[in-house]
Amino acid sequence: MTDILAIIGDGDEIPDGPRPQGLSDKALLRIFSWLVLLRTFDERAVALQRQGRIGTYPMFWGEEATQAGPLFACDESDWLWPSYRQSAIGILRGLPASTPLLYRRGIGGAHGFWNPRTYRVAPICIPIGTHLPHAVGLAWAARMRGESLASLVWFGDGATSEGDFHEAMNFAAVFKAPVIFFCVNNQWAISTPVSRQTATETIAEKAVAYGMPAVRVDGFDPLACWSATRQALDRARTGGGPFLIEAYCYRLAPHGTADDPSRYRDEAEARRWRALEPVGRTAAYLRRLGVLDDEREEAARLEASEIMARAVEDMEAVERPGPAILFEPVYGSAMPWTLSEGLSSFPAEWVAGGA
Ligand SMILES: Cc1ncc(C[n+]2csc(CCOP(=O)(O)OP(=O)(O)O)c2C)c(N)n1
Ligand SMILES: [Mg+2]
Repeated sequence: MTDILAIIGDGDEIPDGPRPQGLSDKALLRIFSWLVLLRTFDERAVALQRQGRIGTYPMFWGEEATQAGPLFACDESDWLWPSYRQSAIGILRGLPASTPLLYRRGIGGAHGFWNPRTYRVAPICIPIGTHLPHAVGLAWAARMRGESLASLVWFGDGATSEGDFHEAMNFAAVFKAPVIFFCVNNQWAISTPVSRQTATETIAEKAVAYGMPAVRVDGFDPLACWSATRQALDRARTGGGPFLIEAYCYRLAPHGTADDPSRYRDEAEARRWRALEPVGRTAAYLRRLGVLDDEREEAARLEASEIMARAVEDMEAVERPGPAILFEPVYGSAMPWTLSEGLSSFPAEWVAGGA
């Protein structure tokens, strides 16, 4: 299980594999435009955090292929279960890009930050691995109701040390729940290397113990991620049960905007992995295929820039709530006097919002 499925070569020593069946030129360009949009979102979000316009942000730089690839294999009816590392995934399903930015400003609405039913995108999960049993439960319920949908759930290498991972894998396999367990093995859980996370050589091999198939793919290759997910979904939809995909890659960036990886790892190693990052690598591959040219690449970049410029404007047009938002949704009109009194001692402009 140590083999790694890859389709896109490095344009040098690693040759390209055969072009995957079932992906037209248009489809390939769409996947590329998704990669570019995700990259643009990520870069803008880091800049916004640095400028103090949004809060702490866990960037996904280099992990775009693990998001665009599997999502492209899904149907609209499938449910997506992001961790904090896939916080912008909804924008590929029609969620306004301002919404995940507003999440980083702590501003939501009646349904949280978005209504999960509208986009079939579950809320972003911050506690490690707790969304895995939820993804299984929803998929199992759908199976019992005869609905043809699957859950695609993302999590990291670190999450495989959580009980939730093992419980979800076991339950899904026993009850043949249509779930794609998509593990982004970026080899780091903040400062913990994957070698301190597990004694197995791969994450994929853990599936054997649960009676579930698994595959290891190049996590910097959107087409390998797509192909594995496609195969897993076909199986899940015909009652075959769950599948584990290990997307092997490397966390090219810090864990988040509050992290300094030079304190715990050799950054020269990260620089070596950068040569395989997915956006430039996919662009080069599509040019080798004759599918992408300067004009099309420029168009994808321009479209992404425009989407993000609008998103930033829309985000900043929403008035920031004051501190009362911490209490009002909980207590409604029955706010304890201690809190009302405490709030009234805040400067007026804080309470009214804006600060
Ligand atoms: C239950 C729980 N324990 C600890 C944390 C603190 N924490 C936040 S991110 C993280 C690392 C997770 O690493 P991994 O699963 O590999 O995902 P990655 O950050 O690499 O995407 C930890 C331990 C948490 N959010 N939830
Ligand atoms: Mg990790």
